[in-house]
Amino acid sequence: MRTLHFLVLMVLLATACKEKQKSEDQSAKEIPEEETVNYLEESDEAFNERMAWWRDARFGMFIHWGAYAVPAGKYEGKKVDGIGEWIMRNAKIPVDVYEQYAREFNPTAFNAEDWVAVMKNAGMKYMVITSKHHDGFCLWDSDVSNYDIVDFSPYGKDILKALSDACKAQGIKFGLYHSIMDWHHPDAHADTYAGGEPSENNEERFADYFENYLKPQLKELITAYDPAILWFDGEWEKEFTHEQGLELYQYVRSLKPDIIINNRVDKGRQGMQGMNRDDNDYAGDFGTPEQEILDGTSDFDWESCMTMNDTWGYRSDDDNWKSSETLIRNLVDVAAKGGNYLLNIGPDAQGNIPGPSVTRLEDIGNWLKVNGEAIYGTENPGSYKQGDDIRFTRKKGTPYYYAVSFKKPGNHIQFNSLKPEENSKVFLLGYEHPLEWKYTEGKGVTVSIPGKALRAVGNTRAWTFKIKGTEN
Ligand code: FHN
Repeated sequence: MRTLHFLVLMVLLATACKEKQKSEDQSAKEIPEEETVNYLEESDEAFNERMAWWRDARFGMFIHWGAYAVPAGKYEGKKVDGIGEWIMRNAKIPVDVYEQYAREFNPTAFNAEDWVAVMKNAGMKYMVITSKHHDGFCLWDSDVSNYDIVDFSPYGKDILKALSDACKAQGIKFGLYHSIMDWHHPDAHADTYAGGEPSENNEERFADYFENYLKPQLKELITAYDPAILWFDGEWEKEFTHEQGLELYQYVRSLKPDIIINNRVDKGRQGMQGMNRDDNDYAGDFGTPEQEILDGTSDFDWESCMTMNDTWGYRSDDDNWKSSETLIRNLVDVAAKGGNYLLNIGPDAQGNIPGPSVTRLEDIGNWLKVNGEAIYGTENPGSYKQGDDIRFTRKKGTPYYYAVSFKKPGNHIQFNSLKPEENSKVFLLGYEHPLEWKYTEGKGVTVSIPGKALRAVGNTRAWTFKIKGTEN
């Protein structure tokens, strides 16, 4: 009898548990939270909150790294014109031949902690690395492909894991560049890139690649590495549509609602100028001028990405380096116009950051250690420039203005648009004593600079004045 009671009790309990599970399953199905949120219709307040850290950061590192670092600009013993990461396309290298570079890619000198220390020391606040460039080779252990650093290359270790961990440890935001275009995947018509005949049904096949390869890879990346930014590229791929762009934006935000996504997730970008056309509602949180800086300010957030020499991916023969002065000037110009600066490195196949890049990053970092308050957390004041050699920023929500002169000043400097607060002090950053100043209606402020102030600042690349006040 006792046994019978026990059995009846067990059956009742099991039924109740099943019912509970079923009703939980049903309610889980009824409210698929991700699907109900339309991330394309975000309030201004929510958008501003999501973008806040990125806007304050101002300066980040772009990293183009992959199998193209192996040929380093040469194919069959000859130089191939163009940027290093485009060698597969430019030299029309067949997929199976190009794959040999991935087979050789063994960056034993790579050290994630050292790389992140270099960016941190340069004053960079975030990084964006190529999880996959157009050549299709992946820098993490992808589940939907074995064309990746772990399965295909002798190196066999997950580069994104090492970098995302190092970023977390050192307080740098981690971002990923991911190419929509894919010269390796057969359904992204890889065949045509090496000069072959175009295949049939490209749209259908691309849609299949989009659904069953691109999206699963993004899910892997977001789940495993928790990136703060997804930086798409290769969106001009013919088969990729505006509708797919909107879907991709929704999809990525549904996986990580506070992620920041560039405008190359969709089809709105106007070439290298990088900002969106206004003929449609394009997805994306910021514009992406490439190798150029906007002429002025913009209501749409933007980030100018740029190389230090002429290539993104490593080329052993590219020594056309921009000077540290130019790079600092660019950073200040971008910040004054309210943008971000994403400065690229192209490490070599062993995992070394090229020496000239390291030197320039050190120079920028040294400048930022003294002058960084004029860059981080600033906004463009109404008037952001005076001629070619002076730029203005203002610390967000405060009356503190910064005037940065790219030319070494003499014993006076005049800022036409600024009026210091009465009895306030004007400083030259790097010199601890206040400077004398005089305000004249219609002319702005004239600041006196004693020789000892310039000597104290020393051999800098740009001179920053801090002024509490208003604009004329
Ligand atoms: O084709 C790429 C190029 O290789 C590089 O990645 C740059 C970086 O912004 N974007 C593309 C061209 O717009």
